[in-house]
Amino acid sequence: MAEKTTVLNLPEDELVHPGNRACAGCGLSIIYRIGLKALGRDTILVVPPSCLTVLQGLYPIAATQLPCLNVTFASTAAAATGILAALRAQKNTSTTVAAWAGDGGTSDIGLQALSGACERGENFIFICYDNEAYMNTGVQRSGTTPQGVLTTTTPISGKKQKKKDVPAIIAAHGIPYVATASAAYPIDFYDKIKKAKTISGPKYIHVHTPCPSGWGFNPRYTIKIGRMAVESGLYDLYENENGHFELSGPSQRLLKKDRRPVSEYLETQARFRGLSEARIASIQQEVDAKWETYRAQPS
Ligand SMILES: Cc1ncc(C[n+]2csc(CCOP(=O)(O)OP(=O)(O)O)c2C)c(N)n1
Ligand code: SF4
Ligand SMILES: [Mg+2]
Repeated sequence: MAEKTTVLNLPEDELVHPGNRACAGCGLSIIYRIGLKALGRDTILVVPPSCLTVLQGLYPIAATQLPCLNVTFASTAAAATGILAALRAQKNTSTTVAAWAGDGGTSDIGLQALSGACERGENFIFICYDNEAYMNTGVQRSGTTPQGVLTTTTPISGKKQKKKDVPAIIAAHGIPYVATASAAYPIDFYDKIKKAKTISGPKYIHVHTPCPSGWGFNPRYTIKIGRMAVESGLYDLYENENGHFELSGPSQRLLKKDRRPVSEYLETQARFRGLSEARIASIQQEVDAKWETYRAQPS
């Protein structure tokens, strides 16, 4: 049986230098450090404009030790496809190609290139870190911003539309591996990347990534707030492997124990302060209904 991953047996090799330009408490800097440990040195990264390009910085003071192609917003998956073609021409079958894009660069701009790459069956890993808005340019709403959230483009009554379910859209392409993860559960994220590396074809991992600056909370609570999103059943951790859906540990456990009220999560962040009591009650009802369908599924 494979050894269980813990913080004690993660690779010691650090592929992200300390002292990068992310804000204090940034969820992205946690998953980027852990995620690169899982990907390993034999990896080429593809990154569109986002907080990650800022975190990384520019040569010669880049925070990342791996080769990285910074590409235009819409072209992440297309650029990854080009790198794969170049590696094939070199008869290189070992190097991992991994795209890291924000929710704006995945769910809105960039979705067509990602859809095309999934449909073609490109052998890459696409990681979407979802901080639920266009953070790098000043907190504009994106396709994955939840309904009711205050952003600089939805400043009065919050976003009107619901959060776009990007993992479900990508799963509908019939690719071999789709998973969700959270920056608050970095070991689970690490294990999912390790698994994705063993699978041929497109792999998609969507990571809920708390952002103190854009969500309006004290940077010391990044992990706590990420966990509350999962423990309230609002954001679920799962794997979909060749169409087989399975809740992952922290979410699986919620089938047998009480979930936190969603209000506990919502009241931790300034971005939700426009929500009325009635709206919070209806979010709770939606979450309860979703979990009834999980419970009704054969295990
Ligand atoms: C075609 C194009 N439109 C807009 C921009 C400006 N821009 C740069 S980063 C960014 C926000 C990216 O948001 P997201 O993908 O969610 O990543 P985050 O900043 O939240 O990490 C925008 C709008 C751009 N670089 N290119
Ligand atoms: S704005 Fe948010 S995602 Fe961007 S660097 Fe700061 S904390 Fe991280
Ligand atoms: Mg974003």
